[in-house]
Amino acid sequence: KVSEGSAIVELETDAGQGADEPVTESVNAEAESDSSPKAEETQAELQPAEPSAPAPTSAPVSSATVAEQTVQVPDIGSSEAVEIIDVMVAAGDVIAEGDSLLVLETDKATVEVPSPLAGEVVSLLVKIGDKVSQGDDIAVVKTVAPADGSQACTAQQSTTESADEPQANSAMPVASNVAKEPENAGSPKVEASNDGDAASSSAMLPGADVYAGPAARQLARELQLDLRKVKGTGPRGRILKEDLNAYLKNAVAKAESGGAAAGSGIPAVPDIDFSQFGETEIIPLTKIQKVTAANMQRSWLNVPHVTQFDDADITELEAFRKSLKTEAEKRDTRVSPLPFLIKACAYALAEFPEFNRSLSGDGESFVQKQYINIGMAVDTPRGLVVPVIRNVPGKGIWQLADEVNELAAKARDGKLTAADMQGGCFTISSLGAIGGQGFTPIVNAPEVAILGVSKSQIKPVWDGEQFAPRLMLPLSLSYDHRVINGADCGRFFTFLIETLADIRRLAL
Ligand code: CAO
Repeated sequence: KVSEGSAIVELETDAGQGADEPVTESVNAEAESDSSPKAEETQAELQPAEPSAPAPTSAPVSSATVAEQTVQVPDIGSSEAVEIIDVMVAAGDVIAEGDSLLVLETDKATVEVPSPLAGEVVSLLVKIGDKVSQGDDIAVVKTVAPADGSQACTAQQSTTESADEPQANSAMPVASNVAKEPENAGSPKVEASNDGDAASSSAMLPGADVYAGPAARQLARELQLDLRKVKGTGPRGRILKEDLNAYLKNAVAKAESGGAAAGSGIPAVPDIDFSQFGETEIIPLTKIQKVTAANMQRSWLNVPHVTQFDDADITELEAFRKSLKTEAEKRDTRVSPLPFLIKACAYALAEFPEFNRSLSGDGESFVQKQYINIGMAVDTPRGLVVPVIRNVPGKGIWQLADEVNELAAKARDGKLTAADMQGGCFTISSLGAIGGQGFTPIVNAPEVAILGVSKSQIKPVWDGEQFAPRLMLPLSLSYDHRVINGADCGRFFTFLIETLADIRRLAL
């Protein structure tokens, strides 16, 4: 199904190229009876190429003709003269059919006037500020076309028809003989409108309400880009082909890094030039930061997050941990609260296997893992990484403490391998050594839950008879609500907190 303005066929012509090449110059010389030796020589060479003789394939020049045509203002939908606000070509420019010549501003819209011809601009007959109306001369264009090609016939015809019918717009005969882009050479393009009438003439064309040239419009159609999203860097904000390329490059980069919600339909955050407000510096993201950004965005957009908060009483745990200090020194290690948290989480995962699942890609099934590996977020100068401690239930606190220290050191030295960061079932993100009362960690998908650990504090806790000072550890548990229900989370969280409050349970 087609309607007005639908593209029907694309034709590749060589008429425009001919005008660029030296051969054009020679032919022009012949037509203008130039007496230069070069022209005479060329003319002499052309003599055998009589119309009846077959055109030599090696000398296309012999089959070319030249015509100068005056391009006029086509029907712009206004009976009154309108002002020229931009002239986009100059004498000597080689233009392709459909290239914009002028921009006119009516009281309703901005109108671009495309060239109906390919060729060289011999002279411009207007300037910015002039007022023109339909039929006024814009420019003289020298066209070159091979006599044996349809293009030549078209050019000749259009010249003849223009001469015979002064009222006929020079744009129209050419437009009627040459296949065109829907919105270009045959009729002017309405760029912007405050008025329903003018808008309706461009309503069929995506991006018709932006200021862009025909080449950019064609490229936008080919790439299926919405011109309204592209920032023009040409004169008066005109969108150039380069702008489309830059837009595309940027979009691809964003999609690859996950920086934009590419394809999600979510509007991108506006790209603001902050230098207009003060001095700025561009700092490229590290590889880790790019990967983290992509992962975070992917998880945030895919996973319906819920975060539950609670405090664990770690008074006894801390007392026990501190009691290990001398022994830890002998073993040349140090034990922070983290190995205990890792061990307790593994214990809870074994008790509540729904936290040790992933959703299959098609959303049709759960993948239940029979192993328990736990990732720990590590802050490094290059960005956040999550090495994984494997087979946690099979390891004691000393071994877990060693692995935490080794993996953290490897992470900070940038020595983690890809394998070190794979296979996690659940992640712990501890900001306890840094501070804060609570935060909402983002699930490290396709895992389904993550534990956020904040800084422990002595708090007054009611023991049934009085307030007692207890060391309370703020925890936040974020989970994927597609896989875990609130009640599941409540049970898991309560079990974890009870375990941390009395770590003798880990031996049960
Ligand atoms: N409350 C109070 N103190 C805590 C604590 C907590 N929750 N957790 C750790 N500490 C203490 C430790 O006990 C240690 O003190 P001592 O030497 O007196 O025992 C001190 O803080 C430093 O601990 P640490 O940071 O060296 O060790 P860790 O095992 O707790 O943490 C690691 C290791 C790698 C997780 C941590 O260094 C790190 O990188 N954390 C940042 C993680 C992160 O960025 N998460 C955010 C991800 S989302 O953006």
